[in-house]
Amino acid sequence: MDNKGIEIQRFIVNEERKLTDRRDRRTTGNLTGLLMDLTYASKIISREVNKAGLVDILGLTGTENIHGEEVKKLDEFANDKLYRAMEHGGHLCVMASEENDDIIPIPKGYPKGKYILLFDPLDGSSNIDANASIGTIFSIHKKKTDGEIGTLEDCLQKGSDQVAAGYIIYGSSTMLVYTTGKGVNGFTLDPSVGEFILSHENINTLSKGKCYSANEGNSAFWNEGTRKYIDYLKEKDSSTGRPYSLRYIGSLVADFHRNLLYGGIFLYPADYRDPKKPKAKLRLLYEAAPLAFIVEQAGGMATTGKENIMDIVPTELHQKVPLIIGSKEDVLTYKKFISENE
Ligand code: AHM
Ligand code: MG
Repeated sequence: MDNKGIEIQRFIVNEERKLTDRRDRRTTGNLTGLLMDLTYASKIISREVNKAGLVDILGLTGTENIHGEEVKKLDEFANDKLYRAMEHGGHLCVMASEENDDIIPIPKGYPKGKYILLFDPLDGSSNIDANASIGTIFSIHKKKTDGEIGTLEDCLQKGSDQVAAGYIIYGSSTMLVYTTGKGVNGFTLDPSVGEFILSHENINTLSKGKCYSANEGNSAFWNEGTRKYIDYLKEKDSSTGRPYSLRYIGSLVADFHRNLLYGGIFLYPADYRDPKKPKAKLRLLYEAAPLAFIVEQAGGMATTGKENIMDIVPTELHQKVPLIIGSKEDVLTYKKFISENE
């Protein structure tokens, strides 16, 4: 069947039918409704992001989130929109957001479903005022505990247990990219009809890229393996495509999306300012694991340097991990530098 140009709803329903036909029950049923609710919320967020410069919605709220960062109004708007769009659908038993300290229960009186939604409502928010691309990231798991109410334990599942993951990038156009474990597909929002249209079918990332993305201003605080790897990328050797170009927006979804389409490696390694307490920045559940699922489905790889991101069993909701993600050969070379410089 030629899918080119079909809208997301038809695509999701077709995919569900294929799964049912194959009697693969892993992601059938409510997942379609859940994804549709998500696309609705993302259209509303996209509308607000696009008019952010026109209305008085930009600026700080003056409060801090649990990571000690200033919360912007648009973050709160996106967080609230997602929650409101998802709470009543009957598909979810619990949610968790980067912007909330604790798990978010489904209110009493609403039907409960078997899925768990974890999300970063507006990633890269420090870029909002500069009109750079920002994004929403989501991860979906299936309930594993008994009973109707979702618990913290249901949220703390490893990446390889995800049933779906995706992101919405609010850039020169708005795009939704997602996987249910059967490849990665991208949809571009056509504002004239208000629908996401299949524009990037079955995305495969290059096995080796030509660019790296990292906040190199932090390099003094990286481990030796990471520093040596970046030095290696900057050396001249045309037989291995070096030197690589540096491309860093500082907005994870935007950096990840570019590398997914063009090939490349994104690195946010641990910071060893305090050698006894290395600190990571990116969150396992809302950022690293969903993007790892997508990149693996596109043929790439995601690691902390030592562990595959998809294998990490979370111990807390807001756990942070080093994230090195992108083209497979590049990530493997990085891992080699880490193991040789321990
Ligand atoms: P956020 O979730 O508060 O927006 O922070 C995450 C962002 C990522 O989008 C980006 O990759 C990273 O922080 C950039 O960090 P830095 O400014 O240290 O380079
Ligand atoms: Mg974030």
